[in-house]
Amino acid sequence: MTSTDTKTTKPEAKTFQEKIAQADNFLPINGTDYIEFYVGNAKQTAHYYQTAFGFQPVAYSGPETGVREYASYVLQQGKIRLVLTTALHSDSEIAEHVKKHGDGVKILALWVDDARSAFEQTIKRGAKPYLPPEKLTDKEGEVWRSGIYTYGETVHMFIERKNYQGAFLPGYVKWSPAYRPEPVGLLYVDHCVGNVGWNRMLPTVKWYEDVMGFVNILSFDDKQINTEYSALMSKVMSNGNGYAKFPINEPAEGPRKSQIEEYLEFYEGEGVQHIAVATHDIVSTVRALQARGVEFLQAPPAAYYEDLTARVGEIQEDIAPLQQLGILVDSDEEGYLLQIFTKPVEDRPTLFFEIIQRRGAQSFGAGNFKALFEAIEKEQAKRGNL
Ligand code: TYF
Ligand code: FE
Repeated sequence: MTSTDTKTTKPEAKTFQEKIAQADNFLPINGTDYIEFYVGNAKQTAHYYQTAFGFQPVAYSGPETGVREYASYVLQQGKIRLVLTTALHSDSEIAEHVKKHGDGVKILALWVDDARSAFEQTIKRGAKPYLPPEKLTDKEGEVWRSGIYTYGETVHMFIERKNYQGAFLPGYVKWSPAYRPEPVGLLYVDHCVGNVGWNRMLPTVKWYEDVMGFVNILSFDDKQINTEYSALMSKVMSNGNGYAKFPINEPAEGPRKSQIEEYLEFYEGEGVQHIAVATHDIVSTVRALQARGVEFLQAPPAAYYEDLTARVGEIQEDIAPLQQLGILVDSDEEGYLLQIFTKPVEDRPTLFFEIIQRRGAQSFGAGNFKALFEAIEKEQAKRGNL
């Protein structure tokens, strides 16, 4: 914890469970419902996430279903649901979003017990509305949804499913193409990270505390995260059951341009930096992703793996395949975790994915920051953005 913390958890709260137990539970969240991307070409983006990441087709909405403004493809793997949406005309909020930000995450949707109360409570606590509560129905049942803005133009949608039996939401039809590359073992969304602008960390942390009832469970300042070039601060916000975890990054002054500044410049504002997805077998998941053309950051130097056991203790995995794939390992009081990061998944250096396997540890890999940020900076240098 650092001196810049606002209302952090009480000092006696040591473990993840003790920290999140101090959250305010006026807004029960059962997990991530879906993540919606606004993209230039949803048909091709859907093909990429099917082919490269092994997501399975679920639902579709577009001209064939009577929608004139946009087309949306819904994909799923484990509990992770992606919605890929594109505009059909230039005169569209979706097209404007893509023009400004490039392809990116518009909506982090949360599965809640009560979407009307979630909206009412968060608006009362200062949220900016995106969508007032509305009821969606079809012959498969009923869903309530509402939405508020978080950082930048990003939105938290609240989704309340009343025994809904349809493919996704009313308005979508089941989508079952024959093309179905195998899943790669992705299970659920572990966390979604947002990048915010200079001096925007504290207000954003306070927003998650005051508006959402979240708690700040971890903090890293620029002294801890400072490689040769990159500097940033990071604070992890969690809800009361740990099913919604949103770390926030802010750039910090350093000798050269922070990776967070590079993001803010190319996204033209604040937004989602990475989505961490969990697996039970990171070696097989990463092998499959690599074989399908997903590009990962360069592995750290050999010394990283030579020092691994001394740093994190004995682990169940063989070190050779971890080194071959460039998988990083870190530990905390509760166990260890394995993680690896893709390169950005679009031409602008903005959104990337993290693949994570937790073996007890509930932290975020602080022991890997140096190795990770040096690998990110190598990519930054190739792009000429240092
Ligand atoms: O989510 C996290 O905190 C880790 C580490 O720019 C991290 O995945 C932090 C900042 C960053 C990239 C990764
Ligand atoms: Fe992460």
